Amino acid sequence: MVSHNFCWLDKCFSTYDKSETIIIPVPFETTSTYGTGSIKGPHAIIEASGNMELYDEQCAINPCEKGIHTVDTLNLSAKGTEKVLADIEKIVKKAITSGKFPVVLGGEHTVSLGAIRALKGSFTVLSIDAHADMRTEYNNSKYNHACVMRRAFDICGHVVLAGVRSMCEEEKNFIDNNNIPVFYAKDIADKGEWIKAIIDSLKDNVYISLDVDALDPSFMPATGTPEPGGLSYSDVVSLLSEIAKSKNILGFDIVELAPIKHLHFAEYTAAKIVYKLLAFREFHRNKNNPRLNQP
Ligand SMILES: [Mn+2]
Repeated sequence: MVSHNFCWLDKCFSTYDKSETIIIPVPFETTSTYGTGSIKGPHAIIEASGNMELYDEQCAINPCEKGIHTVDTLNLSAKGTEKVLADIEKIVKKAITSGKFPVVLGGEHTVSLGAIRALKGSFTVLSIDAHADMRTEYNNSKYNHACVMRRAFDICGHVVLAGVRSMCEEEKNFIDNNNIPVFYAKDIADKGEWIKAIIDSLKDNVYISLDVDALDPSFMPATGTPEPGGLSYSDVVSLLSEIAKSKNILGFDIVELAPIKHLHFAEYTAAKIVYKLLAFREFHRNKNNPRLNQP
């Protein structure tokens, strides 16, 4: 289905062995409860990514020079959720073992669990999302997208939620009883020290899961369960920059993009966020960069 690779790179910048970043497209969607279409998300992001400038003017580098390999889109036909998550886990594990940076393109939010299961040691899952996604189960499924961070909590025991503006009472009680740090969208909108507060809540190793509905619908209308009152593109990019500066990011996913025909700025925004993260990781790793303190 995917005819290009991420950023539409030539072979010299996109072989598996030479690439630092591994893009994993997972067009998986089975439990959507409102709008649908995230099955088309990975393809749309990859198509949009070919239209970006590959020079990052903020960091003054070309992140693609470190290599970005896009694995073949997973064949999801007739596979159950468990099998799909196992496939993702295997690909992410291989990438990490080879010292590479895995980026999963969803698909519905459930796909994050495949990547999170591949991680070892002590780490935080940072969920940037309008929703808490902390239900025990939903629609008779513990793998419903509305439960993904509850499952992540089961796996690693340390989840931080940012951009939240929608939850049920069960979720609120679970969050309170387990001291889960929540940074509400309202607190972010009120500005102040919200980025520092989030950074301080994270362990040194962090996996970042970005549900595009964390963004305000005015920036990101193309998603199944939009919520007003969300983050701006600049909020998200500034947060990612600071995390890249001070933490070790184990992996990243961007999920729940459900493209809307003729509204291609949405998938472009998603592609740009991915590429910005790659730029920040590279920039902050290079201690000799004279502009180290700028982004
Ligand atoms: Mn969400």
